[in-house]
Amino acid sequence: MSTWHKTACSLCYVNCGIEVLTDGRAIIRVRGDRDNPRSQGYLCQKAQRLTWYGDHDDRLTTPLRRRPDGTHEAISWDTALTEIAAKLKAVKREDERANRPGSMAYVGGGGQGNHSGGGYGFALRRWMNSPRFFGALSQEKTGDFWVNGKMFGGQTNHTAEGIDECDLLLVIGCNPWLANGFTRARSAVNDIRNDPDRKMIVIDPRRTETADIADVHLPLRPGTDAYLLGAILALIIERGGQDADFLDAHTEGFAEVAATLGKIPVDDWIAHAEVDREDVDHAVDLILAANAMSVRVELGIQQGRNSTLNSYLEKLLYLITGNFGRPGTNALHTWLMPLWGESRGERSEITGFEYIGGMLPLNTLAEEILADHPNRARVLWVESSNPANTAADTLGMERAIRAAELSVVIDIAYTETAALADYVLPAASQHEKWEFTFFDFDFPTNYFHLRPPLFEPLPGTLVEAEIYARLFEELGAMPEQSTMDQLAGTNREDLLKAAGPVLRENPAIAPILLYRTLGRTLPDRAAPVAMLWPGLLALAKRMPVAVRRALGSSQEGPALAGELFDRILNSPSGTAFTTHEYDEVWQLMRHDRVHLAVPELLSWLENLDPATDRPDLDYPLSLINGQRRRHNANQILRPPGWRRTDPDGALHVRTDDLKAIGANEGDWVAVVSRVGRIVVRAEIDDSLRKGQLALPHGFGMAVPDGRGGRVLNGPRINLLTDAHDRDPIAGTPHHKDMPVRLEPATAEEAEAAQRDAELVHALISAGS
Ligand SMILES: Nc1nc2c(c(=O)[nH]1)N[C@H]1C(S)=C(S)[C@@H](COP(=O)(O)OP(=O)(O)OC[C@H]3O[C@@H](n4cnc5c(=O)[nH]c(N)nc54)[C@H](O)[C@@H]3O)O[C@H]1N2
Ligand SMILES: Nc1nc2c(c(=O)[nH]1)N[C@H]1C(S)=C(S)[C@@H](COP(=O)(O)OP(=O)(O)OC[C@H]3O[C@@H](n4cnc5c(=O)[nH]c(N)nc54)[C@H](O)[C@@H]3O)O[C@H]1N2
Ligand code: SF4
Ligand SMILES: [Mo]
Repeated sequence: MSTWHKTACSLCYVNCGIEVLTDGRAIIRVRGDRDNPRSQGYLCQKAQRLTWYGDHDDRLTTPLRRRPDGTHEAISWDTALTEIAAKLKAVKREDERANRPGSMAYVGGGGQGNHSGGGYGFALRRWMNSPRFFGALSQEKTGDFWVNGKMFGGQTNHTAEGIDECDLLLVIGCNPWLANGFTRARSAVNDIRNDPDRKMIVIDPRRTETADIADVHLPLRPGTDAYLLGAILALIIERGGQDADFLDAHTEGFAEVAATLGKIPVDDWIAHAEVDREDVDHAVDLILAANAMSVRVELGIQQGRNSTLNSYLEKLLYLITGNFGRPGTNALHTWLMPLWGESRGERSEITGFEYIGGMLPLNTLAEEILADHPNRARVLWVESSNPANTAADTLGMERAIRAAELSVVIDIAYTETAALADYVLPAASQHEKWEFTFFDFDFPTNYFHLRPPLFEPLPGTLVEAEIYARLFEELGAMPEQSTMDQLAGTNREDLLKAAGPVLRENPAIAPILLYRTLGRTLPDRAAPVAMLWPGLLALAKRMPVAVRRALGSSQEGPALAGELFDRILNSPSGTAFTTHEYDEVWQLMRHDRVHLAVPELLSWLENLDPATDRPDLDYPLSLINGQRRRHNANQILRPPGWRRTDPDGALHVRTDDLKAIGANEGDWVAVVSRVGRIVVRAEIDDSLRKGQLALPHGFGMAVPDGRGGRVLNGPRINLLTDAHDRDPIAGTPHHKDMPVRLEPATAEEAEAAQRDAELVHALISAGS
C-alpha cells in the first residue's frame, strides 16, 4: 500500500522538508512539506528523483574484504569487525609505543543529508588518539572558518544571511538558481526580482541564471575577486559609506583597514578584473543606498584564487557598512551542536598546514599517508564520502588509499573509494534510519529536523551507530555488561552523572555508551539519536532564554534539555530550537568586538599585484571544474538513469573557444591541465565568459554496465586537479579557476569515449 511520509531531501545541504509517497522500497512521489517551518513547502528541480539515492542495484548488502588481487569478497559482519578491531588495536599499540600522535586519518562523517554517523566516527578517531580529520568542508569552507575565528573570535562563529528580508542581495561566486544553498532559493530570488524596491547584484564571470535576473551583473575575469572586492571596498570608504555608529559600537581596527584600502589603485584593479567602472559605481550606489544588505557567497570565491582573502573581503563589505545583526542582513547563528570544532593554530607535522575547525585540508590527505615521516597516517577511515572522486588529484588519492596499512569505507554504495579499500562496511541508507544534519544556519530563529526512517534497513546493512557499537565492543573499549545495564536503568537527567567515572576513564566512548543505554529507552529504533543528549544539555545551559523562547517553555537546566529532546523526537517536520532578539546576536560572538583588522590578510591584500597575476600561456583557459547544474548532486545519485538532462556530463564551452580548436558542438574534445587530460563531449554555452569552460560536479562514477562490468559515467573531473594548487592558509583547492587548454580528442580517444557514452545512454533509457 502507498503512504505519504514526512522527511527531508538529502540532495543538498538545504535539506528541504518533504513528503514522500512510498511503494515498497521506492519513493514514487515527492512534494514539499508545508509544515516544515524552514522550507515551507519549497522544492527544487532535483527532489522528485530522490529515490535514486537509496533504491538501486549498486547498494552494498554485505561487508567486503579485499583479496590480494584487488577484488573484493563477501564476509560476515563478525569477521569484518573482528579483523578490523585487531588491526586498529595493533596500530594504537604501536602509536603508543612510539609516542606519536594517533595514526588514523578520518575522512567524511556525513554528506549533504546525514550527520548521525559522524558522531560515532568521531568517537573512534578519539579512541585512536588521532587529531587527523578531513572532509568536504576542508576543501571548501575552512578559509571562511579561519577568518571567522580571527574576526568574531570563534571558528564556529559561522554566519547566516537574511535573504527574505533584505532589500539588496549581493551574490558573489554562487548560483542559487541551480545550486540553491539557502532556503527557498528560487522563490527568494524571484521575490526580489518581482519587487521594484529590492535589488540584486551578482559577481560571477558567467552570466548565470541568477545573474540574468540581477540589477547589476559584474562578469569579472575568473580569479580576480580579491581585486574587485578590494576596489569596491575602497570606493565605499572613499564615498564615506562606512557606518560610523556601527563601527564605534561593535568593532575595532577600522582605521587600519581603511588605511590599507586607501592605498588600492582602484582603476587598475577594476581594469584587472575586466569589468566596467560604470557598473562597479552602480553596484556601489546600490550598496550605499541599501537599508539591509545580505551578502551570499559560495564556491566561486571559496574555491577561487585568493580564497581566504576573498572570505575576509566579503565580510568587510557587510561589516563596514553596518549590515550585520539586523533583519535582512548577515548575522551569526546558533548550533544545536557545532558541525566543526575550534582549532588554536595546531599544525600538521607532515605538511605544516594549520588545523582549522578541527580539520586538515582534504588536499593534503594523500601527503599525510604517503609521506616518508614517522608520524604519517597509517589507517584511512572513510565514512560517507568518496574522496577517490571528490578530492583533488584522483591518481594521488588512489595511490594513498592503496598505500594505507588499513583502509575502511562505510558507505551505502560501492563507490570508487570503496573499490580500493581493504574493508567495505554497508550502511543503512538515510531513509532506513533516524537521520538529521547540523546544517542549521538560521537566525534569529534556528531549526532542527530529525527524520524518522521510511523503510527497514536493507538486509545485510547496519545503521552506523550499531556498526561502531559492535566495533567498540570488539575493541574491548566498553564497560562490563552489568555496568551498561545499570546505566540503562538510570533516568535521562542523571545518566551522564552516573556514567561519569566510566567516561572520565575513557571519554571517547560517550556516544556509544549513550546509544547502548539511553538509546534502549527510545522508541521505534531511534537509539542512534541518543548521542544528541549531551549537546542538548550544553545548549540548554548556554542559552536557556533562547531555547525557552523557541519552545514556549518555562523549564531550565536538564528539564529544558529534556523538553527539547522530546520536542525534536516528536516533530517530523522539524522544530525551532533557539529564538533570539536581533541585538542578542552579539552574545553569540566570542570576541567582545569584531576585529576588523586581520594583519595576515591585510598584508596579503597589500601584496596583490596585477602584474604578477598573469595566465599561464600553456594553459590559457579557466575551467570551472565542478559546476552545479540542473541535474547533479555531488556523488549522491550514482545511477545514470536519474538524470533528465546532460547524459554525458558535457563540457560547457563558448562557440568561439570551441571553434578556436576547430571542433563543433557534440564533438569529443580533450581538456588538458598541468596534471591530467580527460575526454569529454562539448556543448555550447555562450553565457560563459570568453576563455572560460565548465565541467560538471557529480559525475565520474564507475557504475554497473548491465553486463557484469562497470562503465565510467561522465567526466572524472579531479583527474585534472593539482592538489598543490591551493590556498596558502586553508589548503583549499582552486576548483573554480583551473588553468587548462582545450584540444581536439584523438580518434582513439573519441572512439573509447563514444563506446562508454553509448553504454551509459542505454542505462539511462533502461531507467537504471
Ligand atoms: N544542482 C546542484 N546543487 C548543489 C550541489 C550539486 O551538486 N548540484 N552541491 C551542493 C554543494 S556541496 C555546494 S558546496 C553548493 C555549491 O554551490 P555554488 O557555489 O553556487 O555552485 P558552483 O557551480 O560550484 O559555483 C558557483 C559559481 O561560481 C562561479 N565562478 C567561477 N569562477 C569564479 C570566480 O573566479 N569568481 C566568482 N565570483 N565566481 C566564479 C561559477 O560561474 C558559478 O556560477 O551547491 C550545493 N547545491
Ligand atoms: N573538482 C571538484 N571537486 C569537488 C567539488 C567541486 O566543485 N569540484 N566540490 C566539493 C564539494 S563542495 C563537496 S561538498 C564534495 C562532496 O564530496 P564528498 O565529500 O565525497 O561527498 P558526496 O559526494 O556527498 O558523497 C557522499 C557519499 O556518502 C554516501 N552516503 C550517502 N548516504 C549515506 C549514509 O547514510 N551513510 C553512509 N555511511 N554513507 C552515505 C554516498 O553514497 C556517497 O558515496 O565534493 C568536493 N569536490
Ligand atoms: S534545494 Fe536541496 S534539499 Fe531542497 S529540494 Fe533541492 S536538492 Fe533537495
Ligand atoms: Mo559542498
